[in-house]
Amino acid sequence: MFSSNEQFKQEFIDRVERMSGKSFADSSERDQYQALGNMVREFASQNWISTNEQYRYSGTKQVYYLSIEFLLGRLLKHNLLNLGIEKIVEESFTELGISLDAIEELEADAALGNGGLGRLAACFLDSLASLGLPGHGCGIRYKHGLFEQKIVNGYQVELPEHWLRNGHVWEVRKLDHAVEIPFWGHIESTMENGRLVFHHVNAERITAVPYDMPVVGYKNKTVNTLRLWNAEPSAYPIHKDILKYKRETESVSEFLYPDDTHDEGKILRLKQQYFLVSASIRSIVRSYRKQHISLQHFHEHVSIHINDTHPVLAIPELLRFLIDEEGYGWDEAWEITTKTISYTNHTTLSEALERWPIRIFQPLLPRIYLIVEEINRRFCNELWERYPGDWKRIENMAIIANEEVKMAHLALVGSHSVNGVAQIHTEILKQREMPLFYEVFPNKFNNKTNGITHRRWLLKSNPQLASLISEAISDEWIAKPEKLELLMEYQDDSLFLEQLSKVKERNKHKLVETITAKTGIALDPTSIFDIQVKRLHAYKRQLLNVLHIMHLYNRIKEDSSFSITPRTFIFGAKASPGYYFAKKVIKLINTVAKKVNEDSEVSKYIRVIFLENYRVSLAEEIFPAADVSEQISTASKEASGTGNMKFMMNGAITLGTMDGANVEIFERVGNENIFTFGLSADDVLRLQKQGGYRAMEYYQHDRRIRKVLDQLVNGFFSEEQNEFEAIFDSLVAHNDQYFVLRDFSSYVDVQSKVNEAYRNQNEWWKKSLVNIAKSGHFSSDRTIQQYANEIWRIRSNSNVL
Ligand code: F55
Repeated sequence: MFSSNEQFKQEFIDRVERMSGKSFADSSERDQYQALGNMVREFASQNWISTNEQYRYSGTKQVYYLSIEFLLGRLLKHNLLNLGIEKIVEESFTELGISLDAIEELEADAALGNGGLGRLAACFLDSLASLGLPGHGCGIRYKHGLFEQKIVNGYQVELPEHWLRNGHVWEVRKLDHAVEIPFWGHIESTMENGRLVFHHVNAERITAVPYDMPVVGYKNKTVNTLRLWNAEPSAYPIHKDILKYKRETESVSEFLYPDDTHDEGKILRLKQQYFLVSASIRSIVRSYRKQHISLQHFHEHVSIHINDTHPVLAIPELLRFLIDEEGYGWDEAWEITTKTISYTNHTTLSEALERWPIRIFQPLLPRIYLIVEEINRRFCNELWERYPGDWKRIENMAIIANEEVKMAHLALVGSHSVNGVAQIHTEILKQREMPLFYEVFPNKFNNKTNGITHRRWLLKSNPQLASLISEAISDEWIAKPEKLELLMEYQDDSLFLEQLSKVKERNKHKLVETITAKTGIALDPTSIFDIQVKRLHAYKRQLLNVLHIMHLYNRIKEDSSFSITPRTFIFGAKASPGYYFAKKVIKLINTVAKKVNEDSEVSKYIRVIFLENYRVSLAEEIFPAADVSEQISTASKEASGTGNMKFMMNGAITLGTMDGANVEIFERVGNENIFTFGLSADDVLRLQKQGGYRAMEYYQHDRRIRKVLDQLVNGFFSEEQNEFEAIFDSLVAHNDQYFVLRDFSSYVDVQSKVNEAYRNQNEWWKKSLVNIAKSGHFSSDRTIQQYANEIWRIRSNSNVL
C-alpha cells in the first residue's frame, strides 16, 4: 500500500471512490481525508496486532497510565511521520495536486485535556511507543473536549467543542470488551465459608465501552493502545424512567471539566473518576488473566500509574477487586495494590488538592467508601504506634478528616512511588508541602523532571529547523535527542547561525500570515516575537506581562527619544469559564492590544496580539516562530511547565523566574543564555509565611507602577469605569498574592536586557543555538526512560520484535 508512489496513488484513488461513492474528480477534501486516515490506520493495524500478541505471549510487564486527560491534538501527520510514510504520501499528493497541509486542517484536535497535565500524558504515550516500551493509556472518551474560545469585544466566550462531529478515523469501538460499572445502591454483607462477603445491591449500572486508538512508535513497529471509555446505558437498567437514565448515563462521558486547578466538587466529576478507574482495572485484569498467571504476582507483571490524584480511586478499586471478587485477605491485597500503583503530583497549589465531602462520596460509591475507611483506620493505627499521643499530627495526615476524603493522602499511602515533575517542585513537596509524609515514607518520594516529545515539537512542527540540524550533525538526534548537544560545535560558525536565523524568519513569516488572515492586523516579522502561551491563571502572571506593555506604552508616549527594538507581544490563553479574574485579564490584554495597535506612534515599536482559541495545533505554529519565551510564574508556584521546553527546543530564549523546570533550563544553558528575574522560591515561601509583603508601598513609591495601575481605573481605556477594578484590587486592596508588583521592577530591567541582547544578532543566534543544543535533556524519552527504570521497572520489547 505504501511501497511506491504509484501503488499508493492507485490504492488511494480506489479507496476514495469506494468510501465516498463519488468519482475521484468529484471527491471533496474531506472524502480524501477519510480515505487517507483509513489507509493509515489499516497500515498501522498490522503492527498493532503483532505488538499486542507479543505482549500477551511474552509475559512482559505492562504499564497502564491512567489519566483523566489526554491532550492529543491532531494525529494524521504525527502517524505518517512515525510510520515512516510521510514522504510517500506527501510526494504522491503533490503529484495528484492535493495539499497534505490542507487535508491535515480537516482533522479536529482531540482536545481531551486542559493544559500541561493532559499534554504531558500525550507526550508520554508517544515516548512509550517510540522507545518500544509496553505502556498504554486509559482515559475517557469525552464527547466534548475543551471548549472553543471566541473573543467577542475583548471578552472570552466559550463554545462547545465537537471533535467527533465528522467521526474520528483513529478509534475502534470494542463493544465485546465493554464492562459494567455500579454506582449508588447499598452494601450488604453475608458470612460465606467463615468469610465476610460484600454485595452491592440496588446499584445503578453504567456500561463502559472502550474505543481504542493506536499509539504508533517512531519507525520501530511498536503500536501501543490508548483506550478511551465511553459511558452508555446498560442493557439491563433498573431505572423506571428510562429516558432520564439514558441521559444521566451518557452525561458521564459528555464533557471534559474545563478547569485546570479547582475540582468543583461536582458529583459528576467523581462519577467520571470512578468510571475511568473501575473500567480500566477491570480491563487490565481481564488481559492479565489471559496469561494464566495467579493474581498473587500481579505487581510483577503490571504497573498502574496515576496522573495526579484524579484516578486515585484505582487504589481502593484494585483492593476491592482482589478482596471481594478474588477472595484475598486484606494484607495480601494491600501489598499487591501498593506495589502496583505509583503516583505523580503536578501541583502544590492548595486549592488544587482534591478533597471530596463524605456526603457525596459515600452514597455514590458505598463499597469504595468502606474500603477507604478501612485504609484510613489502619493507617491512623500505624501512625498512633509511631507517634503515640500525637493527635494533631495524625489528624493532619489522616485520609478522612473534617467530613472529607483527602485524595492526595490516599495516593501517598496507597502507592509505592510519589514523584514531583521538576527538581524544585519535588523539593518543595518533600520539605514544605508534605513533610509529615516525607518523614514517614522517605523512600517513596522521587523526582521525574517533565519532558516533551521532540518528534511532535521539533521534527513535525518545525521541519526546516529539523533539516538544518540533521544536515549539520546527522539525524541521529531523532533516536537520541541528547545528541542535539553536538550542535555546540557550531556556536562560532557564523554561516550556521545565519541559517538558523533564516529558519526562524521563515517561521515568523508563516505565523504572521496566519495571524493577519485571522485578525487583519499587519505584523513585522523582523520584530522580536515575545510569546506567552499557556492557560490563564493568576500564578502564571500574564498580568505582569501586560503591565509591562502598558509601561512601555507610557514610556514611548512620555519620551520621544525613547526607542526600543520593535517587539511583537503575543498571547494565547484559555481561562476556566468560572474564573472571573482570569477572564478580566483576557479582556485587559485585548484592551491594551487595541490601544497599542491603533496608536501610530506606539505601534511603530510594539504590537500586541491575543490569539484566539490556543490549542495544540496552533501551538505547533507558534513555538517555531518565537524569539522570547515568557515563563514568569511566581516562583514556587509552577510545578514544572512544559511550554518552556517546547520554546527552548525551537530556539527561543527563556525569560523567566527561577521556578519549575526553568531552573533546570538555567542549569543547562548557563547564565548567558537565559534571562532570569524576580524573587526566588525561597523568598516567596518566606514572605508568604510572614503574611505577604506590602504591595501598597510599591504602588505608592514606584511611579511607573502607580501610573499603570491608575490607568486601570481612571478611564484611560475608555472602557466601563470599573472594568478593571477587580484587577486593581487584587494588586492593591488584596495585597498582591502573586508578587506581581514586587517583581515588576526586576521584570522591566530584564526586558530591557533582552532589547540590548537582540541588537547583537550574532550573539543572539548563538544563545538560540545553545538552547536548542541543550534541549535534548527535555525530551520525554529521557523522562519516560527514568519512569521505566526507576518506578515501573519495565523493559523495551524492541529486541523481540
Ligand atoms: C486539571 C484538572 C484539575 Cl481538577 C486540576 C489540574 C488540572 C491540570 O490541568 N493541571 C496541570 O496542567 N498541571 C500542570 O502539569 C504540568 C505537567 O506536569 C506541569 O508542567 C505544570 O506546571 C502544572 O501546572
